[in-house]
Amino acid sequence: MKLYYAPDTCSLSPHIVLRELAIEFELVKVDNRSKLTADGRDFLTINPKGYVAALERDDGNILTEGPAILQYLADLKPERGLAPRADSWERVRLQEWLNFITSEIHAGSAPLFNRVLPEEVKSIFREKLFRRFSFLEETLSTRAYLTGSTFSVADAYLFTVLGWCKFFSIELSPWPALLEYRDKINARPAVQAALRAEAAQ
Ligand SMILES: N[C@@H](CCC(=O)N[C@@H](CS)C(=O)NCC(=O)O)C(=O)O
Repeated sequence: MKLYYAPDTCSLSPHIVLRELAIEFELVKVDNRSKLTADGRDFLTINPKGYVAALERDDGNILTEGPAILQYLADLKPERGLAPRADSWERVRLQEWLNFITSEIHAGSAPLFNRVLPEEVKSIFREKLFRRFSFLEETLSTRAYLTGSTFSVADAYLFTVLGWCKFFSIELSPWPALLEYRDKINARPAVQAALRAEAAQ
């Protein structure tokens, strides 16, 4: 299995999950500007959409879109409990979280990376993001992880996108439960190993 990734991006979440599940994999770095892989291939031939993450199975099949990759990986080792069973109501709840993270937090943060967007426009997106953080704060004040008492793939994803706050000079201190949650996930050995591996390449 190969994971195509770029440092400081959403591909950190499947990277964390691969390590949480102790699945053997190869990391292939992608230059998001040149669209070249570290081994010199045109990334557009791997994912024509031109973005990470992309997961290549040993049979050559390539899967893209973070929420799909995360669920595919979790289902490879259901006994590790990173996603509820595929035919359960709890799984629907997980999908609800993954969709919230991808559309509201991940996509909601994207305008803040934009170098040409005026500050007044960015502040509209920042305020919207803060409303989502307040919703997360309420949830995480009553439970340890998004889906309940155990870590799931949704937590790997939320941790990843919360990590972008440092690029926007957003402090999480107004949302103490969210801050504590981020620090708790940051301390997981698989998370530390993924961060170290990305920094080393
Ligand atoms: N819908 C995709 C979005 C992936 C995405 O936004 N990837 C970003 C990094 S976080 C990227 O590689 N952007 C480069 C580009 O679009 O050129 C998913 O959820 O996986």
